[in-house]
Amino acid sequence: MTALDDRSVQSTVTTGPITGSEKVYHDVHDPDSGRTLRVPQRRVGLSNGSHLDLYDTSGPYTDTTASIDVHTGIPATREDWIAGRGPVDGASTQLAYAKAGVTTPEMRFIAAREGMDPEFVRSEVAIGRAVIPANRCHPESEPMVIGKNFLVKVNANIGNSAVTSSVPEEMEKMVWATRWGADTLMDLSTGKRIHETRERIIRNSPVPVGTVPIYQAVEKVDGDPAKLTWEIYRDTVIEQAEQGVDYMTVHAGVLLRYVPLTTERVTGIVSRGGSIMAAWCLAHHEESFLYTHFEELCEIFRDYDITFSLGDGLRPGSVADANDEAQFAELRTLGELTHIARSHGVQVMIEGPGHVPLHKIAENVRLEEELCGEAPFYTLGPLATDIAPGYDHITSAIGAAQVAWSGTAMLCYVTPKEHLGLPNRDDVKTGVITYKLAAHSADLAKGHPRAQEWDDTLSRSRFEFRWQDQFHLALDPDTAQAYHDETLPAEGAKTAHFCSMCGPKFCSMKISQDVRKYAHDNGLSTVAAIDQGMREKSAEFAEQGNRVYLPVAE
Ligand code: IRN
Ligand code: FE2
Repeated sequence: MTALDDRSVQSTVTTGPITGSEKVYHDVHDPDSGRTLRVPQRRVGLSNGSHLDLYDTSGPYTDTTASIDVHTGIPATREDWIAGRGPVDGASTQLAYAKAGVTTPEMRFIAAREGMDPEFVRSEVAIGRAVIPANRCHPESEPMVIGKNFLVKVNANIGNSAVTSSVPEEMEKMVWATRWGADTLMDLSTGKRIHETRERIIRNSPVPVGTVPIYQAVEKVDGDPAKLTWEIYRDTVIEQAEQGVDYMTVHAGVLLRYVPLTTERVTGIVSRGGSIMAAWCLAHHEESFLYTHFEELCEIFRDYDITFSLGDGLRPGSVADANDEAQFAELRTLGELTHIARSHGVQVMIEGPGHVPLHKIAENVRLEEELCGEAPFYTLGPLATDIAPGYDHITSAIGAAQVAWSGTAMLCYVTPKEHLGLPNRDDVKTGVITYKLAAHSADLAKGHPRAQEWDDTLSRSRFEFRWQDQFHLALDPDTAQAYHDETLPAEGAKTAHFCSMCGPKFCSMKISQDVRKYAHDNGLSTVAAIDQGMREKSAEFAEQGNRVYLPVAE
């Protein structure tokens, strides 16, 4: 661990509960080890005396009883789970355990978080349809699962660049992203202090952390891809593995013969990692070392239980290039590599596009599942159109909702700064919230048992004008309340039966409630009440001579 004497780090980290929520823990008994697992939840207390417990990714930062020292890191909860077990079939990975019929504490923890049966978690991991990114050197992370039969997850990219940002800023982005619901983080730092930034993030992150090791490897050779070697890359992977990186993007499907397929594209190769590997292949006129050394990489990944995130180095960077031969040729190679990795007991997910118009999205998921043995799909958006720089969190969330509904397991967020600059703290929050919307919309459509309950609880509070409950149940309570209070700040407005959108006379919810009251007072069902009300009105209309325009009374 690297000692950093940057005291400002501590003070920049946000702590405290989300407005209207408290952190609670559900104790889950693990019959195999006899341990009690403490599963965190965000509990929203409601004014009618009930509460709703929600999935919670925020770690100790929202726990008022936790003492946090970012210099030593958050508690290493998984440490003795890891120490207490050995390999099965030569591997100590979640995949190897699952295949051998072992239900790990991680699987039980996940089952409690998701409201699923532990045996179901195990069986999904065993067939590779779900992954649990959990490096044995990252005992601080709270176990989570990525798979199409679980809640759709959201990844937030953070990390500095050569031009901007510092360790404290990246730390705060980490805390901020997980506070608003990021399920995993990727540290994409390329600037100075890459190692230190990553160390600080991993020791303090309650969620799995991913990286793209080729970025740091290329820094080591002064930014010149042609100077890269397998050995430099391998050593970088080991350096990051030792720090506890849980999953790594590896662009091993960018083969020499695929590079010419991109020459006619509107936007060529847009993946950073993909372009580095394409440049290397062309400079050496050799097959990619990621491909030729893939089995050695598998052995390293197996030893730490790092999950492959097989990169989409040839993903489309414009809607014009979506679903072309370059993209799908690479996907076929990723399918081949998936089977190799699994044979080493290593978990795999597959990265996907990019920029794809709505009508071409479903095909991406179908092909990925077919070619890659149903490995979890992890997509970047996709952006459904290219015309809105400045709003690409939205153009991409439109695609993300669709791709998630079709079966994508994790969505890589896009912030409003996409294509324009490095996101700041506010952009990170906007990106995460926007992606939670896409993910949750898919959860609802897919019928996840916990998803509908959240909507129904919020809808009831809205209908009953329990404004505080409505704010507190929101993904972002602070913004909901601030918007409401902009026009009706008075305390009395928090119980008022209207808001400033329609005013007191035209509130549809108020009118609906009046209809119900009329029905109740007249001993009618709501339908019958509307019917009776209609008949009364139509009799009045007939009495007045069936005229739409009545003469002005004299
Ligand atoms: C996700 C799906 N497709 C790409 N991603 C993410 O993009 C990936 O996880 C990583 O965060 C980033 C890698 O970008 P390049 O190097 O492919 O541009
Ligand atoms: Fe793009």
